[in-house]
Amino acid sequence: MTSAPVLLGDAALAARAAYVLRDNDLGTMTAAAPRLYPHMWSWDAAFIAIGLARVSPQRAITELDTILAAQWPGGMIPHIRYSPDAGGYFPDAARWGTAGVDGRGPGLPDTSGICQPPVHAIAAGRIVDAARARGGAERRAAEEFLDRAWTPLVRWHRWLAEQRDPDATGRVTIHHGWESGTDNSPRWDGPYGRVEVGAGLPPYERKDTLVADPAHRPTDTEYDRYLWLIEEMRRAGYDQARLRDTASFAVQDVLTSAILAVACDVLADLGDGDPDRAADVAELRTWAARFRAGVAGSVDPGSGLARDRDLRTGEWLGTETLAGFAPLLCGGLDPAAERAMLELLSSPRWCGHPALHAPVLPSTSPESPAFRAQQYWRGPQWPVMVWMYSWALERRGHTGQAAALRTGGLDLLRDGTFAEYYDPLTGAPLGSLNQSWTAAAALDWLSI
Ligand code: 9WN
Repeated sequence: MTSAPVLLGDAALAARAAYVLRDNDLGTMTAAAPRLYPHMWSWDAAFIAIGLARVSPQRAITELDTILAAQWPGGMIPHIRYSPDAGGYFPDAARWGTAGVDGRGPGLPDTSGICQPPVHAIAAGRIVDAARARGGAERRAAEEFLDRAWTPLVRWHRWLAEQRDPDATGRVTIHHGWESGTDNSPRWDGPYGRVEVGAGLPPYERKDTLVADPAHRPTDTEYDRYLWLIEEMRRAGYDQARLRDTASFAVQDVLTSAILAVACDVLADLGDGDPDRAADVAELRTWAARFRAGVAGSVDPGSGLARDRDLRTGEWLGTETLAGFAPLLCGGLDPAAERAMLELLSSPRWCGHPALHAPVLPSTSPESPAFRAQQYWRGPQWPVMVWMYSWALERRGHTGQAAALRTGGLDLLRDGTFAEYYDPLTGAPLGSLNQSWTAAAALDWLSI
């Protein structure tokens, strides 16, 4: 008989979360997780910095400096910055073949060749806020950081706006499910189903299934497609114009688009009032408005949810996943539509589902035929995503709903495992334990 876990109170939970981040600290970067993800991931680094800002703004700054230093000359922030001291993850740097592409000269850090959602400016804002509240040397360090991070962050957003939305639709195109951060979400089942693994896929061996339960991870068929898309990009030299025409996977991602819109808002707010930044601020405001409109314009009047769009077929993708609530991150709906979306969020289709262990957003609605309680992005609750929605709702004045997500999210974490994701029906921890961004979410929630 297994005994029930001891549930931690706030102080013990915060202390343990800080230990997790310290244990995963590799010096100037934090491993996303101790065994499964031993390198730095782009949006993980941003969320980790948000948690670190509560214990050490200086260490949070270092985290962002490290990921920004991996920025490609064209402006893209790559989805993985490899630690030279860690192995054990596949695909490794060699598989991507990114040396020399996009004008990358020798001496640059090893990286992957795709991107992830742009949470970094949001993290910069949280660091500056925390450091300004502390004052003194920490405040000065944060202002200096903002000075040096400003241009890289603007260039990153510009790259997304220009290279991934050249027709100004207000939605960012991605060429790999990994770029969405929600790898095997059923959002992508249609587009992935149309990816044909071509000739000459170099052989490979998965490493993720050696350290995590294979039943919960993406399948081998899914992995073949992931690797084939990398192969396509590598053969195209990561040339964005070529990928727009030829990549098998080209999908407008509504969640990334919403994150970009709100990240542009945050960055513009940070730059306001500085005449040297006025032109950048104006551009950021334009992008924020464009992506906000693109996200709002994707809402399906039937389901009430925002949708992705497959550019290869023109089809809207309406599977009920957490991405459907993207307008709540960035705004853009009229007040009645926003109220309706908030009601849907707490309805029995979502957070109010009677079978949920904790009343927080699952990655897929339990009412959807695509729902799988234990399979990665197909149903489990991801605390970091719950954090993102709670942060955005708080920021946008929906304090009651934000507090409900925070309380429910913390309840999920009180077993102290800091799992990557949780079974929404039982609350059982799944995937990697001691996942850095889960600990970071706890630290931020507990510092209010
Ligand atoms: C592929 C590190 C990353 C997260 C992603 C999550 C998972 C990688 C994987 O882990 O993706 O990038 O190997 O499954 O889906 O969101 O950034 O935590």
